[in-house]
Amino acid sequence: MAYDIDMIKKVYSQMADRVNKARKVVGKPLTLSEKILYSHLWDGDASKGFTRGKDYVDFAPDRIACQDATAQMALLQFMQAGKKNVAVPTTVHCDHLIQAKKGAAIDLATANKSSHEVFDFLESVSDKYGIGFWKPGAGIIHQVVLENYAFPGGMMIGTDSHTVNAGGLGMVAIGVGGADAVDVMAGMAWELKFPKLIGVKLTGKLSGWTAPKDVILKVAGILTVKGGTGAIVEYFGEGARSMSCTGKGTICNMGAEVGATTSTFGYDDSMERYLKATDRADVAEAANEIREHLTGDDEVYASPEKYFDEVIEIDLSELKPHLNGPFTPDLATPISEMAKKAKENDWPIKVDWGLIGSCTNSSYEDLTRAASIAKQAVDKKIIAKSDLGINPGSETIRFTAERDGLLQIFEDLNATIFTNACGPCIGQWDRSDRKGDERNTIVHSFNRNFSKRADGNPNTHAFVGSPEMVAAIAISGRLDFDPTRDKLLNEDGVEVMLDEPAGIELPPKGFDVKDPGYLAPSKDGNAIEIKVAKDSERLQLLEPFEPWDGKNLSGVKLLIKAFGKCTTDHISMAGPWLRFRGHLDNISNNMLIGAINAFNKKTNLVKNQITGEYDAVPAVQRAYKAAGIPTIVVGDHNYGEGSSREHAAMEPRFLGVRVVLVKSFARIHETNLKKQGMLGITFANEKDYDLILEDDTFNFVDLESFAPDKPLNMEVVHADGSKDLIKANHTYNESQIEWFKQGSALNLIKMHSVA
Ligand code: MIC
Ligand code: SF4
Repeated sequence: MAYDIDMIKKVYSQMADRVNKARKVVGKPLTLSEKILYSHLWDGDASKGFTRGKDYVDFAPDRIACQDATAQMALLQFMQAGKKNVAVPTTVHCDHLIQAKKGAAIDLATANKSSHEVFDFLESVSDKYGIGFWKPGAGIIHQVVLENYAFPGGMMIGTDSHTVNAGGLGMVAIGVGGADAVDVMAGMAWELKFPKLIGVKLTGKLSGWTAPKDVILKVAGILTVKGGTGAIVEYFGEGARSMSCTGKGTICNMGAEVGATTSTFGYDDSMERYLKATDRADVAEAANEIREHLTGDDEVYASPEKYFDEVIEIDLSELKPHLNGPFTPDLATPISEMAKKAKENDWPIKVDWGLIGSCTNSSYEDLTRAASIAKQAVDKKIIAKSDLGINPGSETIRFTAERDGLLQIFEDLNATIFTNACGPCIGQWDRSDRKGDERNTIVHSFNRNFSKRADGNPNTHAFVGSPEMVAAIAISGRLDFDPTRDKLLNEDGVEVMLDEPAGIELPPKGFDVKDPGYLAPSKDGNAIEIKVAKDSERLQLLEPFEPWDGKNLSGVKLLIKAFGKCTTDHISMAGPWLRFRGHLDNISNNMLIGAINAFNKKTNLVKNQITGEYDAVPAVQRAYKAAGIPTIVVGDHNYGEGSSREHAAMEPRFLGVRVVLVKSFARIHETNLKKQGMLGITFANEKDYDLILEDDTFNFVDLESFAPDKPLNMEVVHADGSKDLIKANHTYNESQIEWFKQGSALNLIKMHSVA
């Protein structure tokens, strides 16, 4: 039986009525995304149609998921909100804080020791406030959610950008910062700008070496890392129906890499099969009763160009396997062209590691497809040339894969089976084969491949591919290996080829598990006391941020003008810093240390305008803070791309940065800045970015009359006394301006809780 089945039944009992009313007010057939959005309005039934990309709308999500690295800050904030219990079903998943080194058994025991303070904190807060808790080793948040909580037609938010994975089971599931989750946990509405809609029509059928991963690698190549910003990507067509539910999850998961708000698929037989296989026949039955409302209207899919803002068509029968990278997930190269492109770009050809796993590709089907390649290598006497590491997605998948002999196949190829956790995907990888910053190549089935992400080395060239392609390339040890064409030399000196992969969608003997790793919360957790040691270096209770004094900000010094890509990994690095995610002061020591200073092209070296000397970014910012000088960060396009981590907004806020002025923002980061009481604004004229010099001081002219849809003007004073007047746009609405005024959104919730 499914968790929270009563909640799901309630959603379904209202769905038909709400969808029909929405269709009436919108006045035309509806996409699936619209059906889910309009049936989750905070105000209940739809009374008017919304303008996509413009109207801010209040929603009522059905559930929330948090992972350990973001839950700490989310729950520290929730503890301040003055509530007894979370208002909607919520879960916490321990998956980010487990390092991959020797293999699951040793690594998990090490993590349980080294991070016990954080795990204990999360467990007791969950217990107190009625939150379901998934222990370390239970699995990666998004696989566990897909297996247990996701349901067609539902709406979920999660404090992780890959929450969108649940679109594989027909949800609208959206990644948010912790402060957004706190709103919903506290029983309030969740606000989102009504998204635009991109339709992706899938025709044909996948075959041979081409996998669901290649669909999203291709889409990423088309849309680029910001092409999906502000939009929901809805997939449909015979090709969509022919794919497994977990394959759909893979596609939705990596929608985060094109900046999409989320991605989704209509309810179909593959989802029904998956629900039944994961012990949720009750959800499948309930969904079957309202099947027509859990997918887009026929008219929409028949003439998509009339109903979507943009339509992309992909013929799966023609689609070729891809590898994307290095350093960005949208640099798509068909395998057949890799040899040429790698040579042209001087990418290291030798592959050191193949890594299979992460929330995007760690399903049972993924493991079977990769194992079908690994088994051939063993049978055909080929020794794998690269190291191979596997992170199963959940304990249920691991247990079942072990029972069915899949793990043994990988082990026969000398692979290391790491914990059911994020591991190398988030830099939780003690890579023993290379130290320092040597140039090298790895291939993985993860979703992100930003510089330094997996192992901290800026010269590790990471390429993203399907699990079976990763297995094949790891076996060959070469980036330019094309398994559809190239032969390999085996131990007997005979040339052999790898046959096409073969996968099994769902385990024929069913899933099985001994201990899934779940702890239900106490019925009444009121008496539970949460202890945070004063001298803890991992956890720190939060102090409210100061409200705005209502005056124009002036004398604002430039802290850094960031050059080029500045993702949340550059603003608040993960890996070794994950250990400080519950301690704002300590984690602030990583603020912007990965951003490239536009003036010297170096990382973590900026000019302190007080002394004229160069120092690390956090050190310089702490000096400004001590001197009571406000500062500004300037950036390029898609600033804050990647993670949902609100630390990237809280650290600057905590250290006294007041403004972030960029060419454009990634959605979650922009909201995170607003929530924490920062001023996140964009150049009205992009070229003004070039006017900003190293010794600049900014004076706002009209912040005192800060209002929706009204640009802000500022004077930029250069070192030689000359001035430029520049204009900035913003997207703050009335209530968001209130967050800025009060110092943060949380300050506002607290005011209401006390009242
Ligand atoms: C990621 O993949 O970057 C993470 C780590 O899962 C983040 C969340 C975090 O920073 O904790 C995400 O994607 O939101
Ligand atoms: Fe974990 Fe990687 Fe997925 Fe983020 S992308 S949730 S780090 S597995």
